Amino acid sequence: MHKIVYLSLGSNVGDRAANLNAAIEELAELGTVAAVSSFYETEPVETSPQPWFLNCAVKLDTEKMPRQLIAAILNLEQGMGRQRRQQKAPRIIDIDILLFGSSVIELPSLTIPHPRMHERRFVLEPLAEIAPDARHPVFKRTIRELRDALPAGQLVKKLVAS
Ligand code: PH2
Ligand code: MG
Repeated sequence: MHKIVYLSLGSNVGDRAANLNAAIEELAELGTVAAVSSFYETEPVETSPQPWFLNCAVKLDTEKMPRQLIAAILNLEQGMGRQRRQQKAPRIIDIDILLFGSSVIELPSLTIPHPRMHERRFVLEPLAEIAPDARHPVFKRTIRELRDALPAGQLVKKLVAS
């Protein structure tokens, strides 16, 4: 049974675009990468002062089950050299599962939809580019509606393809 999964990718250490591209290439081993948003330069949210992020959203068509997918993602992050010493420290790569089909999942180590996605412009702006009409299964709002309802603030700038 294949499922459509939406992911948020972020990097704010090293060559951020190369890090996102490397992660996207590795995600292709976990399913079919069906869409990738533009890359967005984004102001750090809820963190200590740290460099701006590059964020994007990815649509993955996968046969994996949620727990298998999160395990594979953690493995991918580690393989790219991510260290988890401190929460919300600057990172080479961070990959979050936003939506998993229309599933609602609450496990100790995994909550889907991502519990803060609806309040984050760095998530919703890229996601609205590739999935404006996808529906949040808890709030029953589309991604476009959630994005349009965000309060002002949280700077995000779409990078023009070079
Ligand atoms: N990730 C966080 C916390 N804050 N801010 C931006 N702009 N982009 C992120 O990817 C990000 C963040 C926790 O994972
Ligand atoms: Mg994150």
